[in-house]
Amino acid sequence: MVKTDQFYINGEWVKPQQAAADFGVINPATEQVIESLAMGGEADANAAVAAAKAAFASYSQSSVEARVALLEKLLAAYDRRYNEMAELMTLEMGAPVDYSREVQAESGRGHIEQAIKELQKFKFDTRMEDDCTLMREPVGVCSMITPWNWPINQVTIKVAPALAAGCTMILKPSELSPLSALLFAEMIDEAGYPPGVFNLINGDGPSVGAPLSSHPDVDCVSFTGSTRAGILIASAAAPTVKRVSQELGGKSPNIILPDADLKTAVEGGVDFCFGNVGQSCDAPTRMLVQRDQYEEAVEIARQFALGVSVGDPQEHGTHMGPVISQTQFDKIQGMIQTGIDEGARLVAGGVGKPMGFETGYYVKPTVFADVNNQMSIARDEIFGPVLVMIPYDTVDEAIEIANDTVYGLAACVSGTDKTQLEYVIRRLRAGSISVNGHYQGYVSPFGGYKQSGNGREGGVFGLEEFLEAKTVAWV
Ligand code: TXE
Repeated sequence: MVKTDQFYINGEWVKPQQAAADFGVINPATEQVIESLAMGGEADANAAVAAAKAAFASYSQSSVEARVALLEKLLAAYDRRYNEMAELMTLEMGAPVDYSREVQAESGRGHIEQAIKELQKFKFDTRMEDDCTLMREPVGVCSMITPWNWPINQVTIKVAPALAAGCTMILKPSELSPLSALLFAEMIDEAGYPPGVFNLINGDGPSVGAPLSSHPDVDCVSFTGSTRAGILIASAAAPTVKRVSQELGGKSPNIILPDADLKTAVEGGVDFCFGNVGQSCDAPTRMLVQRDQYEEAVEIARQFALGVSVGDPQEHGTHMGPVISQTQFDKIQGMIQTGIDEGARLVAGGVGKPMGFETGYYVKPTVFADVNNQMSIARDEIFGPVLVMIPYDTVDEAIEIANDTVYGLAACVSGTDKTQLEYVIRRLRAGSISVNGHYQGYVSPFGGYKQSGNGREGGVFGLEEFLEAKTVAWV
């Protein structure tokens, strides 16, 4: 098991400096505390920042070859302990074992591998048209604050490109899912990174996340989580004018055009919406169907939802595990009740746990029909397996409904006619559009328009988030 009573600072495992009460890490399938997590405070944050600052001078000047070699060692360490990583995520956030291994753990690996590829081909120095030299340099000391829904994916999508760029960093993973991050710190240690390049401390948002956001020696904060916390982090960072990149919430639309293969599009849309028990920021939670096809689509979605099995995450096979916590369970139940109270038609699922699941934070796969876009269930991020289906009359109305949200992270569109697909794609205000399916990869940028955040992660865009631009004019 990982060292839940210690932090990784300056290349060593150390006890917290401040005696905050431990946090019980809960297995959401059993509701049992599985580990007692030491929680830090401002003194620990300061120690980690000091270590990262001291390490920056040397690591920022290291050669590309040296950074590639270290990332390759990190990837090898990841591969050696890949199964452990998957098992820890099943324990801490309830991802079914197969999903944990094939999707969650794989995504962590993918970002490290991609960072190596980007680093090998990136041009750090470029001659400009005016004979100036453009130098791309590491932004500095970075704070990284991550959530629990894709625990290792969200860690590596930040840490790997930052290491590639030559930055040093402090990671504060979610207190709900710290085990995979602690294992990752062991991998960093195995890879042989110089002390202080990567530091990890645990704690909650106000005690550790806030000082990591406001610290004057931190040059950049990279955050993934709720829009609520994102606003607090940006406010805390503002007085020191540091770079802040944020990947926040979503309420992604899924427009099914009249010439789409209805069954394939609806089933694929429900499946994507329920993936990771709906705990993905890009989940297409609002399905938009043309009125003539609406009832048929609702029936397809209903049948699909009824066929989704809920199950123990320790068991093999395709099924949905629990959501992360009692808090999230209660929030989702409250939203389902709100949907009913606001007059939406419940066609599958509903309030309460699925039959046979008294223990564990299990939620019924839920579908609402007759939803209008002003209802709370169409506006607020639910972060559970809840799909809302909205009818539209014209394609322009569908686009208007799709864009009528404060979010803009992702969208889906299905159809056959390329011209019409392109018409829709060009008008959707979202950072990623999946056409006739669901794209997931490591190369293209991921991030949001509007209140879904700013900045982009993934591939070369993720690397550039951690780089400054320096102009050198030889006059
Ligand atoms: O997130 P928080 P929560 C959304 C989703 C979910 C809701 C609440 O809608 O229902 O957020 O989840 C740290 N300063 N997403 O409450 O609080 C916190 O310790 C600095 C979408 O769990 O945002 C953790 O490490 N840090 C999302 C991280 O922020 C602070 C993924 C995320 O926790 C802080 C997760 C503060 N003041 C939830 N307050 C996505 N975009 O994928 C909290 N934190």
